[in-house]
Amino acid sequence: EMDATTDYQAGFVAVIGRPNVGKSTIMNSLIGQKLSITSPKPQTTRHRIHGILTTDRFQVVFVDTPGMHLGGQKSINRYMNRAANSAFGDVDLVLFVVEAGRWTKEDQAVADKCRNLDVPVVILVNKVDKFKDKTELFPFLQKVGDQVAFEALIPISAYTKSGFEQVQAEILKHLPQQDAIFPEDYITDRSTRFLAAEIVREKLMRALGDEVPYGATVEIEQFAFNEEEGRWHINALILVERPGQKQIVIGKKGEQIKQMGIQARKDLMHLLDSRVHLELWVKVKENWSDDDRALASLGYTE
Ligand code: GDP
Ligand code: K
Ligand code: MG
Repeated sequence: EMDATTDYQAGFVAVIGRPNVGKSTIMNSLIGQKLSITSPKPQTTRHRIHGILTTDRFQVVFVDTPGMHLGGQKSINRYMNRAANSAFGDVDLVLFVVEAGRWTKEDQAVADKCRNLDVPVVILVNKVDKFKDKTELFPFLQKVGDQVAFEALIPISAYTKSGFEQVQAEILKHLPQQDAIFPEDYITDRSTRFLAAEIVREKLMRALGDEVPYGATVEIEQFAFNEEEGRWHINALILVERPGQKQIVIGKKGEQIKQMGIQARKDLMHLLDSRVHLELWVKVKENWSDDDRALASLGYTE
């Protein structure tokens, strides 16, 4: 029950913007834990995911989203845009992320959405670490500021965390006074099994060129703690759309998939705080990304 006299603050903050501006990196950095996977490729984030930061004074529920993108007519593109759009409703604040020095049609489309919102918008101009001379950025900041009515426009770097104090202060200005929404030990709305699949998919997105990632997804087939061995047994199935993609994922003499396994296992041990036995398999499932039923069975459900 809500307590009107509480000093505690809690609420939802959506992180929106076009693909690749750094939304997931920013959320991870703000909560101090890696929950949402990141890579230099657009469409790395495919699902809406909550990252929850709880202190003794406030609880912020960040809503990370796939970037809103134009084009792409497959079921999976529609799914991602729905997930991106769903973040606009019922939040207390929107963090609109753009990339320092780069304004595209897709940024414009997000700005147009922001203009029709009742929710306050804070613009984060990310990746300012790329500019040695910050004065070079002034015309860009001016231009971005002209697009949307905003509460604050903050140049930041998710890498160096410059600007982060101001971001937190700005969030607290807009967080309602109410009790915590989630128990204090919750860090996300997603299951550990979901996070495990995402970790494997991150390694795929990072390791491979453009020819595979958008046609690949990961399904966890086994996820069980083996008491005798004192370690987790995880079997992950990498699904690709064409036989040629399967070979690329596996790589010469299996070297590619072996390296992905080593990296994924490291992150999984960190996530589960335990030893992990990981097996990766690759299978062809034609057209999964444009098949609503296949998508739903692979966890692409809202
Ligand atoms: P998203 O698609 O908006 O979620 O973007 P990601 O968080 O996946 O990041 C996209 C790429 O930008 C990744 O390669 C990140 O490492 C990189 N990136 C994110 N934040 C920064 C930053 O502050 N500075 C620089 N130079 N790169 C960043
Ligand atoms: K990305
Ligand atoms: Mg992302």
